[in-house]
Amino acid sequence: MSLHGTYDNDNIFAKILRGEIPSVKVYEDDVALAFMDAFPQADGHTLVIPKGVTARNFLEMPQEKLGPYMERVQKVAQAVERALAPDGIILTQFNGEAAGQTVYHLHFHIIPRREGKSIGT
Ligand code: D5M
Repeated sequence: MSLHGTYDNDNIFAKILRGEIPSVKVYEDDVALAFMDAFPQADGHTLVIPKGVTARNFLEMPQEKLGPYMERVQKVAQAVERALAPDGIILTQFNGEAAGQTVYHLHFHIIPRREGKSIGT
């Protein structure tokens, strides 16, 4: 998959948005949906995806939709902080296969971190 291409309406997160496959939802409104990562890199690993867009990644996100979406990313990260009281939180996002992207609907990872605990544990 290249950095840019055609949005696939049948990508996993589009199916989650349509309710065709299950997810553990933690936040939802008309702008975004947040749910637990199925292959968590740490306890509480959460994903936030925008609704109503066909952006495969951050670079393709229409500018006018970016602000509202990033507000939700912050809101969910703050809720993760309140709920889990981690020592730190990683916010990350990959663009293109070479960068490690595997699902081609824009998503931010919210990964709580604890002192002395390495990623993946
Ligand atoms: O990461 C895509 C992320 O999506 C990766 O952390 C696994 C996660 N994933 C894959 N399938 C599912 C389902 N069905 N539910 C929840 N989470 C899922 P990327 O940034 O593209 O490398």
